[in-house]
Amino acid sequence: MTSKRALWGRFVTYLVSASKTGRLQTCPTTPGLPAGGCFCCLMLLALALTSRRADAETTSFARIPLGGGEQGAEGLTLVRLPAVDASALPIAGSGTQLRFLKAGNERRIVALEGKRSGPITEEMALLLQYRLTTKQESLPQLAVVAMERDGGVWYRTAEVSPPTGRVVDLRLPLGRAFTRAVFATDADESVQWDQVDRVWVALLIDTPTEAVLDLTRAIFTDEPFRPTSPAVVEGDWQPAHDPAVKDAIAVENAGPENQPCLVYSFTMPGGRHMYAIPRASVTVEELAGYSALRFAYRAELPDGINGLLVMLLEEGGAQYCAEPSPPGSAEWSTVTIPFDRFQRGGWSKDDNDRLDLNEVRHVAIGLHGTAKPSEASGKILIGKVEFVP
Ligand SMILES: [Ca+2]
Ligand SMILES: [Ca+2]
Repeated sequence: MTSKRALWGRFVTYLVSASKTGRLQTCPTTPGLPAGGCFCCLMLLALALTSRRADAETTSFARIPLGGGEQGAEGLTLVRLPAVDASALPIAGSGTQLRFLKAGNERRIVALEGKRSGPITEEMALLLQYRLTTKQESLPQLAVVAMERDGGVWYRTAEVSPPTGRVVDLRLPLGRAFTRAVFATDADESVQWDQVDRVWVALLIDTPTEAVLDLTRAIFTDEPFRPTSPAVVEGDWQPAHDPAVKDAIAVENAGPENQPCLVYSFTMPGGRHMYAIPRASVTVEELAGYSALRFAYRAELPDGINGLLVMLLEEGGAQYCAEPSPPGSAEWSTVTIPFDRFQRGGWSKDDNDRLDLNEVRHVAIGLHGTAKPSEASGKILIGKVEFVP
């Protein structure tokens, strides 16, 4: 009888051979026979099943419906609020229809309410699918309102983009941008999702409006965001520099193909360390779903400054710098910097000592270092700045 040790030996040899050839053709315990139901083959089967189960575990995500039905949009109830004539009707097998007429010019709200049916966390997002149909040019805003047990009320809004009458899929992350309602009565400083027991999908209406909202999905999920297109940084650029630096920021049609670009000019004393780093707000949500920062630039840098200082800045102020830094370039050049090339600046502190992409609030592109000329000057032109999937 073959000893266990010998069997394991053959099994390991078999795995090595299989890994080299990429095939599992013959039985390791009975050489010459095709792979079958022996011990080793069962082991392989168990390994395969285990890894498949692990795969399944990593790809199954929470789905917490707000209402009934598979898409969580059935059976939502109309919230009775003043000055809006509204009704809610079931859409057979798929959701809830909200019809409303609002005559006055003051801001009003109309809402469908669902009850939380499972644990919701700030790492989740609410997936909505809707169709708003109206003849009005001025469109209402969509709002999600979270009602807490302790009197907390939090909301965030989203634009309804024209044309109306088309089905829109909308993903609203829960971890950012919820605003406290003025009539909230709790003491918390941010939304506490474990206290939320009711959620409204609402419309904020500012003008006289008659419209129909078909809501066909309302699901909370922790499935990560997977963007399919780049997100452009559209924030205003603001200077940040050593007091001894003189600089100017302008937008000129000097980009590739005469596109608008940012023109940052500076002069600084040489011989000592200086910094000059314009920064723009990052409003992109769920940045962790992207993989890199990409931007087009031209840069004339003074002698002694070997590259650009490119940084991602967390909300708490921690500064992460691209390493190595992109070099100066007399021609337009596009650089793509994967997020794993950003390292914490030695001068910067971070409690958890890691770049939290969803906490990034600014991107900065500038320079630092010691210029050689006593009066150093230069210019950085920045074209499109975007985060790429
Ligand atoms: Ca609360
Ligand atoms: Ca951090």
